[in-house]
Amino acid sequence: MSDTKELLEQAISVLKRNDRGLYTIPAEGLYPHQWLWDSCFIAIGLRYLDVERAKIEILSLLRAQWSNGMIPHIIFTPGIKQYRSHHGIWQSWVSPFAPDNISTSGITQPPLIAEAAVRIGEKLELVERRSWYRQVFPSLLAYHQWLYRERDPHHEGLALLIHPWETGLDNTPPWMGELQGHLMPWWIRVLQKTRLEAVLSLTRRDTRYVSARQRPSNIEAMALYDTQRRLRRKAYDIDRILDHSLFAIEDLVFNSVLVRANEQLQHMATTLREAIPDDLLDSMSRTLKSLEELWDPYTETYCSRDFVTHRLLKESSIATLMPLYAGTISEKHAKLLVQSLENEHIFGPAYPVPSVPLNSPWFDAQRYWQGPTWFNTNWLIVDGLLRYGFKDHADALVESSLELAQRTGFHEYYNPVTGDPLGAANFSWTAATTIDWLKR
Ligand code: 9WN
Repeated sequence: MSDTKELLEQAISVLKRNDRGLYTIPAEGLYPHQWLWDSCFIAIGLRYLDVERAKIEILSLLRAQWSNGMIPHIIFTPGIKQYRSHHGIWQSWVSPFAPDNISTSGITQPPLIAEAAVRIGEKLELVERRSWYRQVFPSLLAYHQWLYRERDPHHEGLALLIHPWETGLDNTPPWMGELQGHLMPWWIRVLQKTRLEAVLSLTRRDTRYVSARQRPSNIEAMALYDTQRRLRRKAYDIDRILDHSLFAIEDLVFNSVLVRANEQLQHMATTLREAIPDDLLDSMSRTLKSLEELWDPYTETYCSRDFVTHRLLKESSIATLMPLYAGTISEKHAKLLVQSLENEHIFGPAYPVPSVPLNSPWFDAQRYWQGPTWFNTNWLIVDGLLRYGFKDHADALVESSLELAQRTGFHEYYNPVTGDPLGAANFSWTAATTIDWLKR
């Protein structure tokens, strides 16, 4: 692939290949359903190609909204081989709030939908934009209200998450550290101690598509599924879950995305001359202040926080950079974050930005969210850098990302040191963010 025109065409063909009519799957084989934040990134790319199709991508997410307002992180595609097992693992019907005619997961993912809706709106004339916002605003309002009602029970301004999958960064170190500390069931510990965990690989489906070396370890995968089963047993009822579990985290990526999503929701309301209810406005403004409580002055990084103990989770990860995207932190903190991006021993290897800094004991250049570079997090960081006036840094990050795609195509993630491709091939959000960068 020699020039940008060709790169753009290749990216478009990845989205076409993964298009299932009403939505786009992340990748064939490994990810055959619709995922929440994937569809948001996809819609942000699609809006340049076919704005009506971009709208459909978002409306497809809303068709699965639960009656309590939650938007689930996976909406299952019926009729395919993997449908039965996924549908059986989640059993969304155990919750009275789940929709009747569609099968979904029982948790959410970073709330990027308001952002995607507004980005689509940017491509429309005012009259059409207003009618687009009118179409989605009530559902998004209900979603944000659900987020604060169910996930901010102490009115702290920060949403709590109950499963690592909700962060979108599944096996990220701060969450894996907590899982190992609190929630690892005895039988997984026994397998770990006796080094018999290899038997677990027999139960895994993901490693049929991608090398086990690049996926979460067997122990991590089992812990993720075990945590999911606990949620299902409580019918995804937040009161029952919080009554029994010490595992709830105010996640930094999720809350940084929430800050921005609130801003976009407010923008939609203003365009529509609609009022946002006072209690939601109060919660939204609390979030702005509370994000600053996640700053750790000793390490000069932002961290996620344990909901129960309020302890900051100090295992470092790419999450620390996400408040740039939130756009509400001080110039001083933004500069410190940018310094860590410039440092080749932290977040600045040849192909940034690694999902875990190079100086962390967790860093593994090939393992999923424990080192590799991902395009979606780069997209959020580029956006944040531009907001704080670091245009050269943003341009350099776009350039190194595009070089990765140019060299080997649109993969799920890449080795940040060598640039080698990892994970699934023909990955939709890698293509969609490329389109956004090329078309701007
Ligand atoms: C579980 C689809 C999703 C992404 C997540 C990524 C991965 C799923 C998985 O794939 O998670 O939700 O099977 O591991 O971590 O960010 O949305 O691309």
